[in-house]
Amino acid sequence: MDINLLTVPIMYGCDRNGAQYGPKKLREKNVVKTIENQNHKVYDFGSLFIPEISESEKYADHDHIKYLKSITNINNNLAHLVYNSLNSENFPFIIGGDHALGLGSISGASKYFENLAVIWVDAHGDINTEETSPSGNSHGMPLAAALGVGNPLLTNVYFDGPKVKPENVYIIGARDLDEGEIKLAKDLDLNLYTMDKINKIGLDAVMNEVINSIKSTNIDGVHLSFDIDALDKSLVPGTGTPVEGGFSLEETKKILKDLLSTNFVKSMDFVELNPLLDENDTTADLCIDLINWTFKYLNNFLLKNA
Ligand code: 5AB
Ligand code: MN
Ligand code: MN
Ligand code: MN
Repeated sequence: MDINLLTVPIMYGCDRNGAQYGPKKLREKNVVKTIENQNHKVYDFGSLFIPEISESEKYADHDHIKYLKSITNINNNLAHLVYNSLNSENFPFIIGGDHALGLGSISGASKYFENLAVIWVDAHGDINTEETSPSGNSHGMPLAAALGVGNPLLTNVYFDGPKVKPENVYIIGARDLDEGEIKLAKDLDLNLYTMDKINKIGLDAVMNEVINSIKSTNIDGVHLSFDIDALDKSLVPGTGTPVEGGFSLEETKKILKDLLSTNFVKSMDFVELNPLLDENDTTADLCIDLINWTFKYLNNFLLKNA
């Protein structure tokens, strides 16, 4: 099928130097060829423009959320590209960069689909707000903003108001949630599959539950947001916020395979590689392996309502 590759070299959302080099590193590792070799056509839209902002302006827009206006602008631009890509009946594949970009991807997909679902595969929930965030880093906030919770500049990216309904949000692999995140997940009754829960009922059961749940509703598109820190800390030295007790490579591949062979995943983020933290490119190589795997199973793409 036709893939639109969009790369978003940001680190303003994680405030850690190096995340902006993720796309460059994966391009050097022939990410385009990797996707093409799985029999897809790649339309490479290149890199989104990211303004240069000095560290001294970190809090210029908000006293806690770092680089707020730039994050808003970047997400607004990304949203429009994702929307246009879906409108052209292509599959947007967005490589980061930090996970703040998830808000833009969801916003674009949300404008296109009537009833969007989001699957968030991550060690974290990324449902913090300006009140609950311990860091002020917006890569911990995109999913909350997409749900309509948080600072208005974030919740009103691309178009005003919520982009996804709480019952359509599935978080898989969480094991490092802040107090406020636990409360929000509970209050909104999100479909939260923590690592504890996954270990208890098994990954097979979880994937079946998620897929059956999506199939049983009138969801017409799923955006998959994949944060590489979903994998166990030992496997991803090249990411900024690694957490123990995560997925093995085999489990990660099972998750991707199960989701991508369903036909309902219509857009995807792949985020949080930081080449400056990596050890001998092990994380970058693992990313290429996972991207290869992703596009091996993204084969029978069906369009909206098909
Ligand atoms: B990631 C933390 N919850 O808000 C925060 O990597 C970490 O995109 C956020 O999942 C991690 O700062 C964001 C402590
Ligand atoms: Mn994340
Ligand atoms: Mn994470
Ligand atoms: Mn991270």
